[in-house]
Amino acid sequence: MRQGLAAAAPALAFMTPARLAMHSAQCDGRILGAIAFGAQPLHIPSAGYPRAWVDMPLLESETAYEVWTSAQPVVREDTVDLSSARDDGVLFGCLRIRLDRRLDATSYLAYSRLFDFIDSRGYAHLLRVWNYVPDINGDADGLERYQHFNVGRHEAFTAAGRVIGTDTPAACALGSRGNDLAVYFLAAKQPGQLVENPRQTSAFHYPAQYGPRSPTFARAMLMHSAESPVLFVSGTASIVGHRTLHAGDASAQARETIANLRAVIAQAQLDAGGARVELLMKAYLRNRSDMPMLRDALKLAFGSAARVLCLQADICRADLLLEVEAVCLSRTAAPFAAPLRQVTVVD
Ligand code: 3EB
Repeated sequence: MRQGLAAAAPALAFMTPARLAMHSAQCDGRILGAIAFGAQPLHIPSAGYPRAWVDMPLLESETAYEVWTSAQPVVREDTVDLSSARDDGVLFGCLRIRLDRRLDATSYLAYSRLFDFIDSRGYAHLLRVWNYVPDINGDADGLERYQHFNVGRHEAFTAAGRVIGTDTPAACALGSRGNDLAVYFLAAKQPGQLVENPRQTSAFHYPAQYGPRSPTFARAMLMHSAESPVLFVSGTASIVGHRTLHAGDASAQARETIANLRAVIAQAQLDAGGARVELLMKAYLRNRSDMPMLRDALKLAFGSAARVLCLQADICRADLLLEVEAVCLSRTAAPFAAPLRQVTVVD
């Protein structure tokens, strides 16, 4: 793909409710979507953009919004179960599906709906998906609920003609409260570039001990854009090869997670310590008491370039105590000029 043809990347910011009110006035008609995090349902007045609420406690404030904004006016489209907005290059969408059937059937339904929608609108390339799954570590028929989720997701990818390992987006999957499966996503007209982590087995190649169907996500996805590229880094945890390391030791898991974040960012040829890179992170902690430790470790590793939103959530493996995701914005196109190296991962 030629850079000159790429669409402008969407902008991301974390905001308080007061700031979102100002932002929506300033950016009227350009907001792609706003996702509220917090333990209280919000009474957001009907706004001109897609909104979702994830029932997940924040660790430092009551409510925060993750807000995606386009540089151009967006086109809105809402259906019964999917709310969306799109510009020339990207489509943001959110789905909330009631869990009134098994989780594998529910995730199959959600992803089939998602793929139908983006295919028919011409934004067939899924770049990033956020998955919030109630009781993610719970057991159902002898299988962890996360594994049920993976079965439905994998089957929906295949049914929609997606090639696992090629058409695999950056993602995260965390435990939420409440009864609904919440999924939101960014899809694009142009494909992104899949990035794997040389320290980790590709998740879509995890062995069967982690479930009958592998998780369908890439470690990161690079979106080329008109001004500067954006790297979507998937939820990243203390996993080396395919194994969890440092069970029971949150500080050691934080160090390993940071090593993984650095490795995947380096793989995309982005210098995370460089002044030209901005990082917006969400840090998920099983135990709130680990928050100061993780915040300090991220600050030490990534400095003032990083903005971190801390949330309390169950992580998708029972032995993981924390997980960190990131969006890396580069202010120049230069660091990405060289082609990415091919990676082969052996465990
Ligand atoms: C892992 O690396 C930890 O199922 O979509 C991270 C990112 C994890 C995405 C997903 C799961 C997912 O396997 C968990």
